[in-house]
Amino acid sequence: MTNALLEDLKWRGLIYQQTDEEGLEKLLSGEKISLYVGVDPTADSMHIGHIVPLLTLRRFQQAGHKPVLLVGGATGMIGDPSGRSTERQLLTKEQIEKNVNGLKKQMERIFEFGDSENSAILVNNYEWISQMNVIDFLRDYGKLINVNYMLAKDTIASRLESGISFTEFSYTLLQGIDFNYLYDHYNVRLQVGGSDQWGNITTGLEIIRKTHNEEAKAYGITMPLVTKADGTKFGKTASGAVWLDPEKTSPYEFYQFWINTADADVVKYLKIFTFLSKEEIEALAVSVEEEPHLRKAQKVLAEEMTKLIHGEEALETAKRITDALFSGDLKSLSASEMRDAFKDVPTAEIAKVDKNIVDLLVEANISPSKRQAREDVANGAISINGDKVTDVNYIVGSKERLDDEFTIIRRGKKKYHMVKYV
Ligand code: 485
Repeated sequence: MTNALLEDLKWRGLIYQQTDEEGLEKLLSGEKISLYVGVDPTADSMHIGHIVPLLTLRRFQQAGHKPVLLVGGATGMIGDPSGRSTERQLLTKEQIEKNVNGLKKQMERIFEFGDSENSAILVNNYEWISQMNVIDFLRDYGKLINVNYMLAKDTIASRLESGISFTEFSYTLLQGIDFNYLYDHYNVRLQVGGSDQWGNITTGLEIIRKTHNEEAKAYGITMPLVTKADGTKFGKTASGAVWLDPEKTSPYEFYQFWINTADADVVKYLKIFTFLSKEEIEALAVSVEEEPHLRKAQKVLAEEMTKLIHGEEALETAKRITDALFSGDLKSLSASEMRDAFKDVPTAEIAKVDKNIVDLLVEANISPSKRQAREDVANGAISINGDKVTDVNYIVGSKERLDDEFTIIRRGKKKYHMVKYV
């Protein structure tokens, strides 16, 4: 038996482990199901690693299934040890509440929450876990799971040496209780997560099995960790993680992250992250082989991702900044777009006073000496906020201070610098 959706997921390289491949194929071919993925509110934003399981849920939704998105208001208070070598710091309840709201907003952007049969729904496990008392927890669930069984899980076994608190040790039970709860209340039959979630997903299956009769059956799938051909860690830039929150990673930086994907990775990422069809991706793969200099696949990837996470308008801005930097024509950019565009260029802090261009170039370490600075200006190698300056007596003053805070100076064709006034 084959199922088009599962075939597509396999082709995209999205399936790492499955609890029962045949059973799931049969289930999905026969009916539309509800399925879930959970995210803990450990930060007020998700990063691009989180979206692989979420986008997979959207693929299920496109095939008619119903996504249930869980925010871990309760589990976030405990801390998942999976994939971590050290104990987590507990977050305050206020912090968690703030983070829950951040995550919810981002999930709402990625999914549609209408009133169709298969519209996505959002749940928070605080709702049921906070209602359970410790006696019920130990009697109803603790009794079902053997400690030996828990100790055998990778995520716990790998921590025995360095130590794991009872709090984190218990985490897998809470996630298992969630799966069982969603099975009973939302008819959720499948849990999806990254490969580090295998142990937690299987705890859930164990609880479902033990609290129901023979016919009860649920499933789990994990997705592989996204890797890079050069062996470095995926999803990091010089300034850290790539966040979905535009305040943390601007749409321009986000767009640049995807545009800079290596040829060796781009086809894989198109499969994992975009909703382009197999035919469209195969055509782009040919382009990577035959005309790599055009970077067509990278452009499509960056456009699809930026549009998905930040919307059409933010994508247009990101592209405008990219074009302006490429052509050197900065005049079309607003002060805030300039700030965004030049976030990572060498920056010098200088007193907020009017200053001769030659002095400024030396003070800001843009030209190595006064003599060189004069030559640079006279040769037309210097431009300020996109305007060429050729007069060595030019005074850089308040009208060059964008937002009264900074000036962008270009030396030569491509070397940009930021002068910040203090
Ligand atoms: O019932 C559940 C309660 C909590 C969770 C899942 C189901 C969250 C889960 N334990 C977890 O920690 N997930 C990570 C997170 O929240 O940051 C990441 C996983 C990653 C992927 C992503 O969530 O590390 O593999 O599943 C969505």
